[in-house]
Amino acid sequence: MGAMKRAVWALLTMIAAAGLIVSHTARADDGYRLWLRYVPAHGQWLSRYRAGASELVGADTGVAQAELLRGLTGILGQPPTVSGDVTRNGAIVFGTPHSSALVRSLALDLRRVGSQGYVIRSLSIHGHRATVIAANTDIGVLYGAFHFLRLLQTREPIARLDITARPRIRRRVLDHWDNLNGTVERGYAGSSLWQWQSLPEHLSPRYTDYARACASIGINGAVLDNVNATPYILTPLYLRKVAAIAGVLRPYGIRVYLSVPFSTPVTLGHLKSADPLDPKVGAWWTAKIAQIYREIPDFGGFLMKANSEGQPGPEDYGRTQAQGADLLARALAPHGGIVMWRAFVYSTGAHSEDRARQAYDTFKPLDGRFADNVLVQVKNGPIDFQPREPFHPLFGAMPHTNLMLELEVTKEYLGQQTSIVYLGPLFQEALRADTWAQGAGSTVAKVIDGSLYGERLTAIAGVANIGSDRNWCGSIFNQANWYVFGRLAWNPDLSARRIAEEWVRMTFTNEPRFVAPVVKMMMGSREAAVDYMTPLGLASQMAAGTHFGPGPWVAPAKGMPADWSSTYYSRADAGGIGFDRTVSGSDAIAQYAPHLAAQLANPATCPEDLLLWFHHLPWDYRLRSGRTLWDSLALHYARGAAWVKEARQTWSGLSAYVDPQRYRLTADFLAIQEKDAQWWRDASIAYFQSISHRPLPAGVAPPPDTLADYEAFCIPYVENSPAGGPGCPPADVTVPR
Ligand code: BDP
Repeated sequence: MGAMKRAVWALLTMIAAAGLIVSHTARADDGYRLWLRYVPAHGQWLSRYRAGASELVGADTGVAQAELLRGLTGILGQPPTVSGDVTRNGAIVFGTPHSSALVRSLALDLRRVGSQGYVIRSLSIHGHRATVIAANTDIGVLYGAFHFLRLLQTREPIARLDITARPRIRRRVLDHWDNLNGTVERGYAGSSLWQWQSLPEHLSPRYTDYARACASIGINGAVLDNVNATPYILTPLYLRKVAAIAGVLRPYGIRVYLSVPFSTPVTLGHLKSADPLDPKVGAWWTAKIAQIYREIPDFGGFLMKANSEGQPGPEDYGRTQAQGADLLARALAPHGGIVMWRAFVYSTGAHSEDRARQAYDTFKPLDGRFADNVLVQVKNGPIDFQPREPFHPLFGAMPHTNLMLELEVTKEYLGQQTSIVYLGPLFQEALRADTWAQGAGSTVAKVIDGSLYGERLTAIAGVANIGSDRNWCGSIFNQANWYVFGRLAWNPDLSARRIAEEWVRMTFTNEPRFVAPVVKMMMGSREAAVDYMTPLGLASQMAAGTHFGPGPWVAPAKGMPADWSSTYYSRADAGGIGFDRTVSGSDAIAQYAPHLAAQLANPATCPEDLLLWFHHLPWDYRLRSGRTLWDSLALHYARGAAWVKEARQTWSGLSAYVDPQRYRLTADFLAIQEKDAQWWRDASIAYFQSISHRPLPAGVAPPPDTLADYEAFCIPYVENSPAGGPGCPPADVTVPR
């Protein structure tokens, strides 16, 4: 090729590349479509997919056909033909043996996929190449359709498919902490998704898109209202609204559940008591539940927060948590309903017992006392959704009880709306934690999927991060946390990294120069947040109430439980830092299986990322690196803050691959996160240095302000905060200059 030709060629290549980038970025994207964007494929992929998906053959008894049509039309840039039989290469055949004679004639072995799984197989039908998506139920077909579309979206080959899939956990539920007045407890994405006032007459199209998104990742349950519940949800007025939502979610395989207060027979039923052993109370629930099932025949059941943070419960009547659960379980059983009974129980009165011990001490003695249709719902850690906690000691400790896992998808303690913190690594850590209950390999995942103790009723819940914001989750990257929750709920063995990659490809682009750095950024983000907020096993150092921003100095306030303060957890004093949970302290370690307890009890064998959770250690204690505890602590804070700076830089180099709208939002939020991380770093170092009286290690710059400045720093009305914000005086006093 001559020089002239080469130059022209280079120019043409540049123009083509620019065209590609422009076509990626030109259209603003508000994030509404989540990971279901179905944008057109290009080049060789397009011709490959067109050849592999040109004809849709199936009976439209569910919503799979609509989704396949939508997806294929978007990805192929033109709709596939829809026909009654395979007439050409590249047909996609979908259905159940019941809904489709063609699927029936293929005699696929569907025994292994149960009622929710599916097979996807490349076959030859009437001499034509075809892909078959088959299941025993319409929902199985829908899950298979979403799987197939995911392969296309992530540019996987589709010519030789042989996939058999079924979920490992039967109930995969989102818990919405939504109030009937439209606010959302710990919600950072606008107001409630449920427009209660206009229901049941008006069904927002968002309900359908919510259902599509949930079904695409296998979520099959939604608790519509806050665990801090109100009895009004059980009035006929609201039950009709609930039924209307259930009607929209049903074709997508999503059942509706409700959170209800234990005292409802008193507040709504005007009974004198809600005592679980009072026959009138039982009769009231029986009648109410019958009424619910008349409105919603496939109603899932109740989620209950009882005797926790001031909520009423069976203990008000001297009854156990199991007796309380049994009351509801008996009334729900004839209808096929279940109870998800939360173990998040701790006393808020004056008490001396370590908060981390309380749920175990309450529930462990009740093992075997819960009915078959009850699951005890246990948070991943023993305190409360901290950036890092050890797994909850109840996992593995209740072999005769159905246990389910509760994760928090909303980032209550992890920077809330704006910070990029991908929770895949946190969820994965929780699921893979080894309880040692039956020897090595007794992971939390095996406890909750029923394989360790053979339970048949299995479940997992995630506290939703979804609201009325156009992009659903308050930020684009928060969408990844909804996504990863669903994918891990379906299969707890999937890797957080692989899921991040899928999500990035579907949400943004398959361009490797974008995918690789963004996945890396996501995978590092949770550890970075741990570093700048609560390193080495510290916990609950956030500002009181709002849980946003640093508040390590927050000491027990009058009239408040001690464990709602930060100093209760850090226990920092001249002698050192950390919570002694060994036998010389609260002995919470004894709640773990003996092999593990022995490992945790010795600071030399305790995982260092949980060191201060279990031990109170001198500031000069040497870590495995040879550094002192104080130096390491300071270095962690600095490392976390530095990570955010780098992440911001990474993102700033990627604008060519993202539409301007989502690029800008993320860039702005990273700028906020950089400030927040620095604030965490500076305030924490300033506070702990005022106690340790040690110099900062080389490379860690001193905080620019004084501790008093950090303590006084005030952000009034942090997002969704009930009153004031970190450091702010209550709104009804004179605001200081
Ligand atoms: C805590 C939240 C609080 C919830 C509580 C719960 O701060 O708003 O009500 O958990 O799970 O994380 O019930």
